[in-house]
Amino acid sequence: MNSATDALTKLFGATQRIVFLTGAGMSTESGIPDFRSPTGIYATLTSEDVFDLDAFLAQPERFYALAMRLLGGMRDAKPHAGHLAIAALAREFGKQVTVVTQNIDSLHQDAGSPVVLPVHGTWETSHCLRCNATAATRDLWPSVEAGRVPRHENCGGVFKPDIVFFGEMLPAAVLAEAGNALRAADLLVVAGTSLQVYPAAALPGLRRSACSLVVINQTPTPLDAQASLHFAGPVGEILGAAVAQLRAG
Ligand code: CNA
Repeated sequence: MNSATDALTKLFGATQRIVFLTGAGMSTESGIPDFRSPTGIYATLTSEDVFDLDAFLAQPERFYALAMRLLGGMRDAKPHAGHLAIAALAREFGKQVTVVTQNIDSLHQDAGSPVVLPVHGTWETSHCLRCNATAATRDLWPSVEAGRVPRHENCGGVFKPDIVFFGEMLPAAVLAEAGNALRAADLLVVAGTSLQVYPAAALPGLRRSACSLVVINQTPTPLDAQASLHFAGPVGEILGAAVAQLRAG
């Protein structure tokens, strides 16, 4: 085990209120591409504007043809060692863990983390833009796979997944809870996010000066210089190794 992993294990052992701020890089080891890596969605499949609210309202068929094909990969994705390690810190080691995630894939919830705040919403449910009816996004899949925009059977309105698009407000209550957790934290671990998307990227600024900061991200982030520990490697392996070491005592 290297000394940085030892130091992370010690931090996990020594702190009680731990916040993880995670992004799309948290899920690449589960097979879901991120946005901004060289193999990410923007480089390979589409551009940023497909997740823009006005673009969706004008051309929902474009979103469903491109982006939903990709998000469909989330249906079968499973949590990896990193998601499980975060859940274990709460469930096995009794830490007060809050996961603030920009991800819409529910892998933290699937791994068993008890407190997950999805600041960018979830892809699990969708809403009709005309009558506000809710649907499980899975149930809309046959339409999408048949090349149709999913519509409500009664009113004909277009369904939109409950993910926060560029141009939409973040859910205020979830964001407030995330802020409270950040202000109380002893340790903040920022993992798998380029920190390019606001207001989520501003959340680390709410931490106390006494809060330790760890960054785990394969490419540089604006917070690297402030971190007491910085890993430029795969988050699943790093968190999995640190928690395994904590378990081994
Ligand atoms: P991003 O801008 O694509 O950044 C991801 C970061 O993760 C990059 O800096 C990568 O270098 C890094 N990275 C990739 N794989 C790993 C790894 N295995 N270990 C460590 N670091 C890694 O994504 P952000 O989350 O910062 O951007 C916010 C957007 C992306 C949010 O609105 C998300 O909803 C959206 N998104 C979510 C998912 C998902 O739910 N899984 C997938 C794609 C995009």
